[in-house]
Amino acid sequence: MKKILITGAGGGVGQHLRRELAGKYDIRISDIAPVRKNPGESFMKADVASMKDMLRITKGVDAFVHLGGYSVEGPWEDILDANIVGCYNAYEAARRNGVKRFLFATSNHAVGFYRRDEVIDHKVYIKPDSRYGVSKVFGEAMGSLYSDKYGMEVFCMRIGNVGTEPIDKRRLAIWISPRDLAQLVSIGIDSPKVRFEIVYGVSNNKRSWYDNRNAKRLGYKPQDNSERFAKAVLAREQAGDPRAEQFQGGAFVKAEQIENPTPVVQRHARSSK
Ligand code: 15L
Repeated sequence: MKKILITGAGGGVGQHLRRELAGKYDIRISDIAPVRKNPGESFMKADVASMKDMLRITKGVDAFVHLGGYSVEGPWEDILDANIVGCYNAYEAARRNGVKRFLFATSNHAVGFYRRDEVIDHKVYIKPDSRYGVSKVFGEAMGSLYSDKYGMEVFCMRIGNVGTEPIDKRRLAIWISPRDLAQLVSIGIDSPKVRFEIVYGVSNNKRSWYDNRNAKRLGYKPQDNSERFAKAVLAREQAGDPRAEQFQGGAFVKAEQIENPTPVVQRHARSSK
């Protein structure tokens, strides 16, 4: 059984993923604050901003699923600490400890300034919609460098929004169910074809604005489609900001506050900060 490390394991995405992957891998979880373990998991507390911590937790793992970091728009100092320094530490610690496979949770916000009437693939030029989006682009660039320079196999998932159901109109396009996310992550861990890849972490949504052929090439066959929730979601949708409505990134294109611009409260890695 492969040993995998999941950082940011206590966050919303981490919790869904760990439940879905239980029994499939030997899972080491990590977060900045203590996390309740599922059966079979081991826990190591670590701050992504500390190289010492990252060197300690990346020892002896086959694959590293890096979810840890600041997960929404925020002040530059926090983004710098968690997502720039933290992301560098994650890749570099993995390299020094010989971790072959690195899965990076990037985000739709790396390309959030594309318009909603555009279909984009994994090769489009980056268009981050926030400092947070810029930090995700940094993580993708680190992956490209570590793949080309050191032969690390890197799988960057531009995740939409993970949940048991889509929560608003924008999320009808970018929603990913927990089981589809788990399938994508398993491909990232196990596919022999992975070199440096960018894929979209979305279900098979009818309203998707992504051409996800790179994920399909690697074997991704999403089982869920947000359309079955569309009627209910649209019935409760309120008129949004006209500028935000134009762009794929939604409220992130104009967010200048530190709160999560998503309407639901989600717990994220480093949320204990
Ligand atoms: C993200 O990247 C965030 O981590 C998550 O909290 C959501 O806001 C999501 O994007 C989204 O766009 O819905």
